Amino acid sequence: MLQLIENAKQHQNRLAIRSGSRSYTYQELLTDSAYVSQALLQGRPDLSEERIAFLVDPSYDYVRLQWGIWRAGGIAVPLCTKHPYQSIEYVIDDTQASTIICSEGYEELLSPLKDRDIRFISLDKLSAGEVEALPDLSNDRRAMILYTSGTTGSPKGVVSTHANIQAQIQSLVTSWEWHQVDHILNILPLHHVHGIINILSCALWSGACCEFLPKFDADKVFDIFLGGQVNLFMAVPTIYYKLIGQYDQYDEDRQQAITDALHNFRLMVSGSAALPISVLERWRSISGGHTLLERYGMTEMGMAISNPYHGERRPGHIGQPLSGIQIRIADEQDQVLPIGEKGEIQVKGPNVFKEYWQKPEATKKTFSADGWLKTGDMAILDDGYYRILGRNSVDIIKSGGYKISALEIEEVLRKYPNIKDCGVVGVPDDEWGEVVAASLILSDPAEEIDIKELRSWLKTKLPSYQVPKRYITQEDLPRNVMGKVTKKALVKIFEEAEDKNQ
Ligand code: MLC
Ligand code: AMP
Repeated sequence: MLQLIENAKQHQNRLAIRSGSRSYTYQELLTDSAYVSQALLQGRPDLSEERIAFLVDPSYDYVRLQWGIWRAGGIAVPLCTKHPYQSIEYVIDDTQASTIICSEGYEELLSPLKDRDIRFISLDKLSAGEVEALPDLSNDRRAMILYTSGTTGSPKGVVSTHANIQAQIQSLVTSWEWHQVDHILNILPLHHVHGIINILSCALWSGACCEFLPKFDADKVFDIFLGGQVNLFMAVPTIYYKLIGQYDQYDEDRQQAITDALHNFRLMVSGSAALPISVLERWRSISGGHTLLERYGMTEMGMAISNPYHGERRPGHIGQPLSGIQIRIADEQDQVLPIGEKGEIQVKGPNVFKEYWQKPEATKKTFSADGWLKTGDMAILDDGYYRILGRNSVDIIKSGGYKISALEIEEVLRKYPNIKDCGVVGVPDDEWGEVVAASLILSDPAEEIDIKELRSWLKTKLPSYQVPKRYITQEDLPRNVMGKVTKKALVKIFEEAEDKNQ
């Protein structure tokens, strides 16, 4: 029995989703998702964990598909709307998806898949029909695969069961006191936990309303805030930074109206990357006194540590373990360190994912021998609040809230004509947290590379947020750029270099 669906039955006449110019009740969502289930099942009793990939903008359609897949016993594989074909094909191949569903706008992009032995469903062809009994599902069934980049190899599919997802939702609903009268604006992509779990699923679990703005636009966000219905907001630090920039451009009257509207919010949360104290402080003044609640999470576990809903929210800190979740700080041998010493955050609890899809070795490596998830994030417990100190791998970049693997980008760059070698790093940046930067060694240094052309080529291979924004070409790189120390040297070079390419 899926508790999320059972909860919805208690709220049938309440508003579940606002999307486009329409609103949808929980009853409509229950009915429409059951139609999706039937269309997927085609008379079979259960999808038995078939992978169903879907590519639609954040919208009511996304939700009815997600619920329809779950209710039919399938594994939901949401695809990224910003990915080029190659990245999507990787996910389809890796999950061995049986079916792909997409809205009209993405049909052309996905058309090469039509030649394959895969069921291709256009969203507008999913019609209402007779609803027969849906399977009775146990919570330990696999529910969702989300792709995440690591320090080795290609992106890995993070498999979460329904029980994992429920635990992730429940700890947030309890800690942040979600209630059916809540109304949240969702401007995040729906192929990562921040948008899927923290916003969409927590709202629907609680009988609250989730409103979509499919593409982030700071001006439109403020218009919606001024409408007076939204009382909750969650975003990555880059978005708060962009909102502040937009706010600064308004005249005093609009600024005052926004401040008044924000003042009435119940809660505003930041996460997915470190929140700069300057952003927290500026937002406090813009919002008429709200201290952003910063929390910490990861695709493999949902949220794990959070500043308190009641009580002191300490700038520069991520807070304390969420209810039901155990945290320890450990050394490289997975030995627990004394309080106050710097080490890796390790996590245990029902929220922690099941496995990387068909990668038993990678799964094993990400857990300690005694079963703790090794996050790769370094932290200390500082006067009762955890504080992140960085990552233990220089090859993981966080930009705009997205986790990016330097190694994956390097692999693509090396395929470009005249690039002999390269080193990709994240360079600290006020707006993006880090920006992706590439240092190139040319096979023939006399033959220059046109960076504009290179960027256009990269955009066909990588999503835009992974395409390096800064470049230097040089005769030599700090030796052994794959190593920790020399990549740090490369970051310094970028920090000091005048950017000639922007
Ligand atoms: C885009 N651009 C970037 C960039 N991304 N520049 C530098 N660094 C980046 N990372 C540039 C583009 O090249 C383009 O410029 C311009 O910005 C607009 O591109 P866009 O794609 O339209 O950007 P935009 O929609 O404004 O995206 C910004 C954003 C987005 C902040 C809204 O990055 C976003 O939605 N981030 C959230 C990701 C997220 O949900 N993460 C959670 C992961 S879960 P040009 O010149 O090329 O036109 C997780 C666990 C947890 O982390 O704890 O939550
Ligand atoms: P992802 O794999 O995309 O889910 O990203 C998870 C990573 O985001 C974590 O391992 C952290 O490195 C980072 N992260 C999430 N929240 C925070 C935060 N509040 N402060 C710093 N880093 C964070």
